[in-house]
Amino acid sequence: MKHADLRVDGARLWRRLEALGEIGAVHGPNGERGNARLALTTEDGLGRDLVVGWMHDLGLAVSIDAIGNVVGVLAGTDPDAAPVMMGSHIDTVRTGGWFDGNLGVLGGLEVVETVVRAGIRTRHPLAVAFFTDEEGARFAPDMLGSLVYVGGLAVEDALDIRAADDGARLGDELARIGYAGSTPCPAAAAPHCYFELHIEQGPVLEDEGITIGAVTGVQGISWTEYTFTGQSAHAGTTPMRLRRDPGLVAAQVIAGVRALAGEFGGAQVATVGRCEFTPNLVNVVPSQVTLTVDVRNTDEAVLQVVEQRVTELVDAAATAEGVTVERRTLARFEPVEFDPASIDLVEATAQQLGLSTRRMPSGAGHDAQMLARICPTAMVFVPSVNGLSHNIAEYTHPADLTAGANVLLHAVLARAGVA
Ligand code: HGY
Ligand code: MN
Ligand code: MN
Repeated sequence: MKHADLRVDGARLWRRLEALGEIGAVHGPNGERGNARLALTTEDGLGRDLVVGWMHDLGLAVSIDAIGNVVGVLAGTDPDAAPVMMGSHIDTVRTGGWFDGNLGVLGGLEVVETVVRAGIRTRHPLAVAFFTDEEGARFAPDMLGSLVYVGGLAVEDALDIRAADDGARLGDELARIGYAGSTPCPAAAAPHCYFELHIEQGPVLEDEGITIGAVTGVQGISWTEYTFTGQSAHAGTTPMRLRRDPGLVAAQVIAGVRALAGEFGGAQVATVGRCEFTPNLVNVVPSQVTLTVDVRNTDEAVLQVVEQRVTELVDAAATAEGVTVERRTLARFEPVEFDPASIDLVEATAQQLGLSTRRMPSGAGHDAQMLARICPTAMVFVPSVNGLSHNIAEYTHPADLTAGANVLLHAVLARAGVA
C-alpha cells in the first residue's frame, strides 16, 4: 500500500480512549462518562501506568524525566535525526472528559501503531509524549510539565509547588505515584517538530460544520489568586456598619470581573473558578476568602489593560470594606503563534484527505504552546459537541476523532520522511 493511502484504525483509538476513560471514571445522571484524574493523584498514576504499558507493547523506548514527563520513541532509520514528536496530557480537571489531552496522546500511539503495522520505517524517530500537570488545576501553573521540559521553569522550583486542594508538595506526589524519573530536565535536545491533536473545547468547528481546525496559536493566559482578609464575627449580633466582610469583596470581584469581560468584548474572557470561604459556616461573617481570577485574550496589550483594571477593582472593593488583600500570580503566559509552515502542513493535509478545515486560535492553553519555544509546532483541532469541555459531558464524534488522527498521521509522515 502506498503510504498516502494509510489510515488509522478509529475503533482501536476508541478502545484506548475508553480504557483510559475507565480510570478515574465519573458517571453523570444522563449517561455522561467523564474523567477525574487530577495531576499526580493515584488515578493519574494508574492512567500513566496504562499508557506506559501501551508504549512498551508497541516497542517504544520509554523515558521518564525528573518532573514526570513520559516520552516513548520508535526508532527511525537515521540515528542522528531528532524525533518528530506527538503528544499532550492525560491529567484531567475534576469534571473532565475522555478527550481533553487524552486524544493527543492516544492519537499519537495510534499513529505509531498504524506505521508499525504497515511495516513503514521513517527517517526521523517518532515520539509520543505525555506531559505532567497540563491542567494546572491542582498544581499551578498549567502546562507545568512541558514548561519544565522546554526550560521555562526550573525543575527544583516545580517540585516544591504546593497543591491547591490539599497542600501536598508536587515532588512528594510525583514520587508517591512512582514517576519521579531519572531523565534530566530540561530536555537535552529539541524534537525535530511537534504536533498536538486536541479537541477544540469550544463551539466554533461544530457551529460551522467544519471537521479540522488548523490552529494558529494560543491566546494569552493570566491566573491570579487573591486572599481577602476581614474579621470573622457573629452573623446575628454584628451590626452591618461594624463589619469587614471579605465575602462582600469576593462577590464584587466576581461580578466585576464578569462585567470587565463584557466591557472589553471580542476575545476577552474572564472566570472566577475557585472561591473558598473561611470558616464557611452559616452563622459566621467570614474571616477570609480566597479566589482565583483567570483572564485571557489573544491580544497581549489588551490583556495587560484588563489585568490592571482587575487590580483596581480588587483594591477599591477591599479598601471600601476595610479588608486586606494578598495576591499571588499562578500563571502568566503571553499569546503564542505556531510555526507557519507547520500550520500550512496541517491545513494541506486535511484538504488532501478531503476534510473541511479552517484556521483558528486556541482559547485553551496547551503543551504545544511550550514546545513552540523549542521547535516548529502546530495543533490539529477536532470538534467538541455543544462546544463543551471541562465538563463530564465532553464528547467528540468517533468519525471526527478518526479524521483528526489521520491528519496527525500524514502530517507526521510528511515531516518524518518515509524510508
Ligand atoms: O486552562 C487551560 O486552558 C488548560 O485546560 N490547562
Ligand atoms: Mn488539554
Ligand atoms: Mn483542559
